[in-house]
This record gives sequence, C-alpha cells and structure tokens, in this order.
Amino acid sequence: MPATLFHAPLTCSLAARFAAAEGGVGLDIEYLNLSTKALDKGGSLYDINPLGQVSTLKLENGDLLTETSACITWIQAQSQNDDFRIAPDDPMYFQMLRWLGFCATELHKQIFRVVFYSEATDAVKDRIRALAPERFKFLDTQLKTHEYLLGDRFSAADAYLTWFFVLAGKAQLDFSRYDNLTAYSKRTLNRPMIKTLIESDMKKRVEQG
Ligand SMILES: N[C@@H](CCC(=O)N[C@@H](CS)C(=O)NCC(=O)O)C(=O)O
Repeated sequence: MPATLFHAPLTCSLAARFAAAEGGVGLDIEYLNLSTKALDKGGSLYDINPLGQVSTLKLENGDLLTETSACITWIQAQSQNDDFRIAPDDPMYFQMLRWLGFCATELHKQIFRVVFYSEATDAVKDRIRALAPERFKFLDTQLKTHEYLLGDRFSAADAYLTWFFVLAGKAQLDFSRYDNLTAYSKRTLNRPMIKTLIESDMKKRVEQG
C-alpha cells in the first residue's frame, strides 16, 4: 500500500504532489478541507497531525512525516527515475536541501504566511511583500545559467518552487521584471503533469466552496 498524502487543494501539499508526479511515485491522496480540517473520508486532520497542517504523509509503516520539505525529500527518495532521484552522497543532494529550505523559509513561511493571514494589516502585508524582490533576484540569478534550480533537470526542489508560482498572483507578488524567473515559472507551470494537477485542484477548491 502506498503512503497517504493528506492533501488540501492548492496548498503546499500540492508541491508534494508535483514531486510525486514528476518522480513517478504513487501516493494515496486523502483530500481535506483546510479551513475545517475535515477529511473527505471522515475524521479530522487533527487526528493525524496535531498541528492541523499539510503537508502530512502517513508512510507505509505507519510513521508520520510532516514538513513539506521533508515530505518532498522522502518522495524523491522513493523515485525509480534516475533523472529525478538524487542520492544522499551526491553533492547535488545538499543543493536540493538548500533550495527546499529556501522555499520553505524564505518564500512559503516568510511571505505567504503573512500575506494570506487575514488578521495582518495591509501595512504589515506590504512590508512583507517588500522582502520579495531581493529573493526573486536571488532566484533569477540562479536561473540565469540553469534551466531548473539544480541544472538542466526538474528536481524535487523545483516542485516546491513551482507551487509558489501557483499562489504568487493571489498573494499580489509581481515577479514579471525578473526574466529568468518568469521564463522558469512558465516552463514549470506548463509541465503537463503539473498543469493537470493544478487544474484538478482548482476544480476541487471550487467544490469545497
Ligand atoms: N511547517 C509546515 C507548515 C506548512 C503550512 O504552513 N501549511 C499550510 C498550508 S500551505 C497549512 O497547513 N495551514 C493551516 C494551518 O496552519 O492551520 C511545513 O513546512 O510543511
């Protein structure tokens, strides 16, 4: 039986789904509504993860794995695709961890956490949005010589960064003046499996109301 990913449409667990799709890793998907924490099959996300957060994975042996970057790292380790999986003794493994950490802390939690927080004032949100250009420039420079974050192949790190672009518009983050980053976002968002997953989540989100 494959591992189960508890998935709320369009949230960061979508990044884990991008990694699974690109790496050819089968997962059972258990949908939930993040606002209510209700699982579609009954019960609550809190029963699985006391923090009520995604990404949450229940592994085959019953172990719980949380933290999107750890879930994505685990997923890529299961991949049989040599172009996708990176072995822990490969120097690129640490580059992968570096960019997963960057996505988790510099983009996801630092920026999205605040701009999507309904209680935050507009001034606070703008202050946080002002952190974005420096980070976009950093990414843009990396992507000047690389088609993907680690080179010429899509990796697990790209799965997390691609998800950032799914919500960047909603977060009113404009990266259009960063040419390499803009080209990268188009390249990754248009990958067929990623496009299909986004479209499916958009429909599911509408159904959830
Ligand atoms: N530390 C967790 C946090 C993930 C996170 O913030 N997930 C959001 C969705 S993108 C969430 O579950 N929010 C609901 C909540 O915090 O109650 C991780 O890195 O995966």
